[in-house]
Amino acid sequence: MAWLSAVREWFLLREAERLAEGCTDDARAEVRVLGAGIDARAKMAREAADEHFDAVSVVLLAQALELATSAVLIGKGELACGSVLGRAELIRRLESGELAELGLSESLVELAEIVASDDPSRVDRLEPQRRRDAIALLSASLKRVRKRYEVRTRRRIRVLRWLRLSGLGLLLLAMLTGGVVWALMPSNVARGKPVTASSVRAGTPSPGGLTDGEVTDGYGAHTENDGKAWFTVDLLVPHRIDRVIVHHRGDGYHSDPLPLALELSLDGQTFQRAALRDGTFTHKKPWRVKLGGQTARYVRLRVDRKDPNSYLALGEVEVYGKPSR
Ligand SMILES: [Ca+2]
Repeated sequence: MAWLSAVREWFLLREAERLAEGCTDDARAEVRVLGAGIDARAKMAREAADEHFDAVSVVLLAQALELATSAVLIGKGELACGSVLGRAELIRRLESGELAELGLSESLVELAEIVASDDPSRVDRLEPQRRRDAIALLSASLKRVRKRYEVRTRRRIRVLRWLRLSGLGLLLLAMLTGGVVWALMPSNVARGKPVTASSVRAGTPSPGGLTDGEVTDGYGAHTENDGKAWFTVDLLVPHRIDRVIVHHRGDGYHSDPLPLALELSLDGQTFQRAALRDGTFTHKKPWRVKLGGQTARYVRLRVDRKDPNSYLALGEVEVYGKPSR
C-alpha cells in the first residue's frame, strides 16, 4: 500500500538517508540551490493555475521538472555541479529511456517538445483542456522526481528520524495512558438503575426519570405533597462511591425541597447521612457531593424538614463509582 510506504518513509527516512549518503557536500549545496528554485516554481505554478493562467503554470512546471531532474543527477554525481540539464538533453534522455528509473510518463516527451519550442506562444495556443492535462502530468512527474533528491545531510536526517519516532512514542504513550485513565475513571453507575419514591404525583413521570440520563427543563420525578418526600436510587450491588451529582428540576421551585439530605445505605433500611444541602442549586448548577469512596448500594435524597406539605421534584441523579469487591 502506497500510503503505508509513505508513512514508513516519513518516520524512518530510509530513502532520504540513502540519497543523502551518496551525495558530496558540494553536490548537496548545489542541489539545495536547485531545490529552492524548484519549490518557488512549483508554488508559483499552483498560484498561476488558481488564477487560470494555465499556460504560465505549464511553463513554470516544465522548468521545475528540468531543475528537479538535474538535481537528481547532480546528487548522484552524474552531472557536474553548476550544470543544468538542457531541454534538448532532457528530451533525449527521456526518449532513450536513460531516465526510466524516475518512472516518468512517455507522454512527457511530446509535451517537452511543445514546451521547448522556439515559439514562446506555443503553450498559449494549446486547447484549454490540453493545458490542464499538461499541468496534471507535469505536477505528477515533478512530485515523483522531487522524492529522488535530498537536500538534508545524513546527520540532520537522523536527528529528524529520532524526533519523529520519539514523538510517535510519546503520542502512543499518551494514548495508552489516556485509555487507562479513562478505563479507571468512575462511570455514572446510577444510569438506568431503579428508583423508588415516597409517592408519585399523579400525571408525573415514573421515578425512573431520575436516572434516565436526561437533564431537561422539566423534572425527572415528582412526589406528592406527602410531608416525608424522598427518592432512593438502587445501584443493585454495593459500590465504592466517588461522588454524587444531583440536578434540580429545570422549571424553578428550587428552594422547595431544602434542606435536602443525601443519605447512603447498604441494606435499604438503615441510612446514614452523607451530606445536607441548605442553599439552592439548579439543573445547570447541580449539587455536587464528594464521597471519597464510601460504600453503599442505596442512595437516598430526602427533604429534611418537618412540613406536612413538603414534596420533592428533581431532574437527574448521577452516581460515580465502581462496584466494591
Ligand atoms: Ca432525568
